[in-house]
Amino acid sequence: MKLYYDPITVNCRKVVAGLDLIGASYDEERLDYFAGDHKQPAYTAINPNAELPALVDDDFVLWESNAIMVYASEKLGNKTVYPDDPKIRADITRWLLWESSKWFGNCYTYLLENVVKVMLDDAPDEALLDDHAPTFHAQAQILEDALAGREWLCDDHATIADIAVAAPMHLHALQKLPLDDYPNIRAWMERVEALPCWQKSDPVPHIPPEFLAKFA
Ligand SMILES: N[C@@H](CCC(=O)N[C@@H](CS)C(=O)NCC(=O)O)C(=O)O
Repeated sequence: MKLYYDPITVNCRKVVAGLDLIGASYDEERLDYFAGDHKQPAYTAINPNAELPALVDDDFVLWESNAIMVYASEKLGNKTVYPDDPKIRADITRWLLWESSKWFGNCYTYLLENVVKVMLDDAPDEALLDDHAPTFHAQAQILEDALAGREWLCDDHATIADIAVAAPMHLHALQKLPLDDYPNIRAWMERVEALPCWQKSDPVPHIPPEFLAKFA
């Protein structure tokens, strides 16, 4: 399998951490997101969405980060991080879909305003963030309630659902995600952040120093 990715992006970090949790090995093709490599024909021939990441396994081309984690889990037969109990698997599917359809875009607003814009010497749009806050809080409360009384989202240990849902929050301090009212999310995120796969996929060492300096 070959993974096309840039380790600094949310969905690439998700897949790098996820493949590690799954125990999948793969070849790497690094692209430069900020240079726009993902918009070049050589890559859009693989992923016509011009989005990272993508996985190629012989003649099988797969894009969508959550699909990549499901495929790798199935291929390796890892039933710990992707259990085959129907209810747990459906619960994982639910959170993968929720992350992709709601949570990613929700948290991405903070990433764009408070991280990407700052890196590019632009100012966060505080009015936009204020307008967006009710959407964030409505969805964060759903995650907060789901984590009540449990350590992990879908099982008694980390599954690919935890990696998927944590990924959009991966730079939560820099993103300035308003997490004060969500103790369950904060405690769960600390557990995710203690996972070796999460620590090894830290995007910060891959961020150019001139961008990081903007947050000093
Ligand atoms: N649903 C897709 C989303 C992929 C996505 O949006 N990737 C971002 C990086 S995290 C990207 O490449 N965006 C293209 C761009 O910003 O031009 C997935 O989960 O793979």
